[in-house]
Amino acid sequence: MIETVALIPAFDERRTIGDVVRQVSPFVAKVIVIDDGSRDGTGQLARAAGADVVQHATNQGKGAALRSGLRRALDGPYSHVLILDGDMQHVPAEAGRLLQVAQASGVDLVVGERSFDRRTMPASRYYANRVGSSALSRLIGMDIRDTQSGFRVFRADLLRRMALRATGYEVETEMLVKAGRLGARVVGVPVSAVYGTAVSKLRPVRDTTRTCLLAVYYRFIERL
Ligand SMILES: Nc1nc2c(ncn2[C@@H]2O[C@H](COP(=O)(O)OP(=O)(O)O)[C@@H](O)[C@H]2O)c(=O)[nH]1
Ligand SMILES: [Mg+2]
Repeated sequence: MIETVALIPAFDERRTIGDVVRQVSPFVAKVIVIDDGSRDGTGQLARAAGADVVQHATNQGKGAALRSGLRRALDGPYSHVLILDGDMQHVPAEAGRLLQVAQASGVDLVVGERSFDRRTMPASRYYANRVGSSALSRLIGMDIRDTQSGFRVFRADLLRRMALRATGYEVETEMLVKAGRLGARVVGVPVSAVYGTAVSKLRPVRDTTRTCLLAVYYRFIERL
């Protein structure tokens, strides 16, 4: 049996955080929400829904939040770490499938892959995701169709071997590049993409450029 802790980075997600925590709880042994300096009561709502909360006094970014959460999570007796967003863009109950695959296959990393549909997505997001995922897959030598997905299951031992530095959204990329360098075995599992009413805090040009540059840095320049 695998024993899983869920990590949810959240910045001002008052509308959704309670439901995300409650809906993912049946699948994991513990839920940790990293409240990254929210001003809207996200931390209290997460606690009320049953999560442990790691509190940042100020907003430090998704990468910084995940690293804080990992320090807490990797102290515990867990074999796997599930990561998902706090804005309900992932369907929490689909964690069950990701975890089943992690258990049955024994791989180091399961990536929840959204299927990209040109008809229902804004053009910029569609091309950024398609082109970005195929370029990054080639760079790291793993075939991943959705490299920017934040819905993933890692073996805790893989994360323990990874020195992460990202502060912002480039953390998703950094984790894949470093997993590739560590020789991780990865599989993708289809998941739903919910575009509902969530408002992204990602700034497309700035954050995408930063991620591309840092991907090259993590792959070729930085030594583990
Ligand atoms: N901790 C933390 N989480 C963040 C920050 N920015 C975004 N997030 C969380 O990361 C997840 C994805 O962010 P979002 O802005 O929706 O990005 P997108 O869905 O990739 O466009 C959500 O759960 C956010 O609350 C941040 O500065 N700090
Ligand atoms: Mg989002």
